[in-house]
Amino acid sequence: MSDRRNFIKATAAGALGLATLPSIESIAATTAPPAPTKHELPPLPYAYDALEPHIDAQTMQLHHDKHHAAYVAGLNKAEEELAKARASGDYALIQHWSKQAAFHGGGHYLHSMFWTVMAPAGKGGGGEPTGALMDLIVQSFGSFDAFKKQLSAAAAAVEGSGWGLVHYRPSNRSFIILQAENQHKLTSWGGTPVLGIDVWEHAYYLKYQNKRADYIAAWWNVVNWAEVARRVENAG
Ligand code: MN3
Repeated sequence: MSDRRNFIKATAAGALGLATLPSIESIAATTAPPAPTKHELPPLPYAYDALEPHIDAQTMQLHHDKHHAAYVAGLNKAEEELAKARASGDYALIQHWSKQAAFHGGGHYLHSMFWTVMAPAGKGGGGEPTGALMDLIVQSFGSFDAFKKQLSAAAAAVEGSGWGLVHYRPSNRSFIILQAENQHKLTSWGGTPVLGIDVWEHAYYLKYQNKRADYIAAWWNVVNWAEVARRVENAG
């Protein structure tokens, strides 16, 4: 063991009032996480046409199989290029690949959530939340109706392509509604998105054309509140 490691071990043991600590080698051997793998496109949790008539099958197929798949590929590519940069020490394109990682990583994360926070209308989708989730919504926004109006307004007013997002903040057990431009801009840290509506044109244009508000109104019929509640629980 190096002098430096002995020093760290002795200092940590002293600070904790412990006579001995497990060696760094034994901690590494027992707690090292598995190496990261490539990101993969998660399967849709229902059929392409399951959200009809609110969201059409063709949109779902293109959105999942083409758009989301492209974000997964883009994120893997960005991470490969960042690994190459680390290996070579050449960071000339660090700004480009960092932006790519944020854009595609945001897309992959948000779409992975988006599919699961929807369910067929009347079969897990739509209606109103119950229990602790409803209580938290009322505490954060005053009423479910006020929450619904604010999320609809935020989504409708996203400049260009983006999302209306509900973040849960474990620090004070509250929700905040935010917009995201593209997949990642205008967000804030310290919260976890637990519900989001994609308002990129590809999410609704085939069926709703320029009528984003009509798509947003229809989307409420397929919100999977049980999944939102599960995400809030895991975030806390
Ligand atoms: Mn999308």
